[in-house]
Amino acid sequence: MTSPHPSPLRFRRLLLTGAAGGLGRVLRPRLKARCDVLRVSDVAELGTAAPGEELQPARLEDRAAMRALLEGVEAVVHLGGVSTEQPFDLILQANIVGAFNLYEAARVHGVKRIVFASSNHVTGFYRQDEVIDARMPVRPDGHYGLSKAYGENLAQFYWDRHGIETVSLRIGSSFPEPKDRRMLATWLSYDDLERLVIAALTAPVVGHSIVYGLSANATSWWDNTPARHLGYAPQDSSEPFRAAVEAKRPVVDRDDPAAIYQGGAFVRTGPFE
Ligand code: 15L
Repeated sequence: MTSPHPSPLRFRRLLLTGAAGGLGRVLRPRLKARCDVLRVSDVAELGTAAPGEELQPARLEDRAAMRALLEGVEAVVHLGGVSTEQPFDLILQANIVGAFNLYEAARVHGVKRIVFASSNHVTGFYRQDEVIDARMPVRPDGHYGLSKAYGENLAQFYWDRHGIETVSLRIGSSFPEPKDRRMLATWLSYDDLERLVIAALTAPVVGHSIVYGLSANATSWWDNTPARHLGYAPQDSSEPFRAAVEAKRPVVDRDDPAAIYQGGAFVRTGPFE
C-alpha cells in the first residue's frame, strides 16, 4: 500500500538559518538526514561542511545576502536571529528587518514553505494558571516576544498575499532537560523538536499555522488542538525530571513575576536603556 501522505519526506535542498545556534546545532545533522543538500547559514562560525552540506554565511539584515541565500531552496527552517530579550536595536535588525528580508527573498525565489522559529514569549504575559491556545490574542513579554509576533504577522501576510506557507513554532524551552519548575511545563526535548520540525515541513496543507513547541508534559499551559492537522505527536515528557527539579527549589516565590507569568524571567528583563 502506498503512503497516504502526499508531501515529500525527503527534500532536494533545505535551508537552515541560525545553524550555529543552540537549536541549529541540534537540527543540523537531523535535517541533513532528510535532504540531498542542506544549506546552512549563520553569522557565527559554521565549522566545516559535512557531505551534502553547503555553508553560506549571511547577515539577516543584509537584503542582498538573504536574496542569494534563498536561491534554489525548497523550504526553509528559520532559526536565525536574536533568541533572548536584548536591546531593541539588535532585535530590530536581526528579527524584524531580517524576517522581512527572508520572506521577500522567499517570494522572489518561489520558496513554498517556511518553518519559523517563533517563541512562547509571543504570549508570555498570560499567567501560569491559564491554559491558552494559538487563537487567543498575543501578549508579548518584551521586545523579543514583540519581534516574534511581527514574524508571525509577516508569515500570515505572505500566506494571504503571496501563498507562501508557514508553520510558526512557538517554541517553549528546548534544552537537554528542564532546568527549573517553569520548564516542567514548557520543556521541549530535542527529539520532540525534531518531530515538530519534520511535521511542520511535511504536513500536506498548513497555510499559516501556529503550534506551541512542547513535549507531552504532564503539566502545561498550551493547548495545541488548533494545530492537530500538523500531526505533531510528542513522545517525551518532563515528568521524569520533576522530583529533581522541585527539590532544587522547594519554595515558589509568589511575588516574583517570573513565577506568575508564562514567560518566566523574560517578563522582568530589561529595559536596557
Ligand atoms: C526562548 O524563546 C529562548 O530562545 C530560549 O532561550 C528560552 O529561554 C525559551 O524561550 C524559554 O522560554 O525558556
